[in-house]
Amino acid sequence: IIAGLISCNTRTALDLTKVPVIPKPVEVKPTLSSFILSEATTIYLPDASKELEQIGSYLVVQLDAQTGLNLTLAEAQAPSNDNFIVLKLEPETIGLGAEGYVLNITEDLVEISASTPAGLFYGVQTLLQIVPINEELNPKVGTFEIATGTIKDSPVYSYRGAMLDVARHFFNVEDVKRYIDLLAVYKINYLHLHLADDQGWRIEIKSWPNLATHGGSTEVGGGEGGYYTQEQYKEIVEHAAERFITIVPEIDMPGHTNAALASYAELNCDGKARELYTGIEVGFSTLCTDNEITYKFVDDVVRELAEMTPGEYIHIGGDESHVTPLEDYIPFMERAQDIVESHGKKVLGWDEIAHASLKANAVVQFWDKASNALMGVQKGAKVLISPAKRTYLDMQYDSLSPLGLHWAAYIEVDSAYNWEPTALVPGVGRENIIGVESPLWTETITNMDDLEFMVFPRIVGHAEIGWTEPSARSWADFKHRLGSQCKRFEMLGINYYPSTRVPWK
Ligand code: TNX
Repeated sequence: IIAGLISCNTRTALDLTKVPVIPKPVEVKPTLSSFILSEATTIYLPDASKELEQIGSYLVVQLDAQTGLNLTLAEAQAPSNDNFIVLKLEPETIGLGAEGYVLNITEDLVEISASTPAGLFYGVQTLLQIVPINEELNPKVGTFEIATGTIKDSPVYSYRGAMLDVARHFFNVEDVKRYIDLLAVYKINYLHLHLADDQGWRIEIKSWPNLATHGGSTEVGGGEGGYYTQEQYKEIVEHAAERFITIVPEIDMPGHTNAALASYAELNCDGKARELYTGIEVGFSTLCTDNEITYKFVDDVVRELAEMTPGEYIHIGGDESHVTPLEDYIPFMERAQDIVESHGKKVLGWDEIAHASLKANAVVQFWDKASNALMGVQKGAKVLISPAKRTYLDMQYDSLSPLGLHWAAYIEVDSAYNWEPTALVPGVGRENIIGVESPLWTETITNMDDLEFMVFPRIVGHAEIGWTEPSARSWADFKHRLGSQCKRFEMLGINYYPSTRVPWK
């Protein structure tokens, strides 16, 4: 009783609506008290399973990094009058869709419930944004008060993605894992890997080994390049899956294929292998579309990729095939789609694929031409929204940015945030759109520091566009929540761009 009185007296009336969470949750109801997180707090997993245990240990590790507290994970049912966090699967009663969650914080407990493990994981991310970061507190503390109340939350779009071009410059397994870790913080759930382009082939294909060993041996600027063995690739897929991120592999075709054309002479119409390429021009290469071996190649590559891909999509590129005549491009793209379907996967392709007939469940990735996106919808496809002017993370912030290109636009942080996917293409609305993806092309990006500088903070805005209803979003409000993320960026060691348009705190 005495202990109870003491803790009651020390509680602050904290307002949950004032806590800067990104993406902004659907509903936040404050109850104006606090839960006290300390070494005495236990995390309970009443429905123990491998996935739940992974989420529980993830929470333990992140809370430790953030607060210095080392909490215990218990698989039993929680006792009723104690200080604890509980993660509960409630398949029947939640009603917030496959990725929704409820986070209920009282003076005695923190309860996260969801109908799927993914929902629990998002609830955990929200909780981590509510818990203070110890390094920033002076003096450092051993107990942390967090605001009480209830958050009910679910995303607008089921596809909230990032793309990394590992072809122009190679990023190794550790780099990709770190990128995955950072994306997970903002509830991004797809990472599209651009695995092959003119400058490099980055995935081992056992039936065509030279693709990786020769085609992967350089990169833009002539560096040593690299590739993922199939074992390494599976490691990336697994690491992502533990963070509820699906990897989407892309092999760009029939253009953007110089690395393949350099690796196998028989893929060229003239039977002569091309030289490896380390520049940054686009649109000069093409597979030989009327040669049968080309389709054997595509089939082998897609089969091996599909075998390593638990996710539903294989991306077949299709952009900027400037030296493939349209009358060759169209039948090629139709056969490539057949091949993807024959291996049990759905087709994703850049917006140019809308020139071909499209499979019923194909997805067109709108990056450039609104007319292509609309044509895709008219042919029954769905659209993934990646307009270069808003989402291309390789665009410079302004003319002074030390890295990046600017052919599409300069994209300051407010411009990256201040737009709405359903307002881009008349005739392409919510029902046609699966979500939003932010590509990072790497012609000018060579290492993780540069990657992080281009990605952060713009992708944090994109994450909110993919999750939160447009009626709940505004730059005036977002910029303050974003400004509060700098402590988190610093804790995570992110080399972010400190835009002067954001009120960093
Ligand atoms: C266009 S976006 C490309 C890429 C380049 C990028 C550079 C797209 C589908 N194709 O090949 O890397 O511009 O910003």
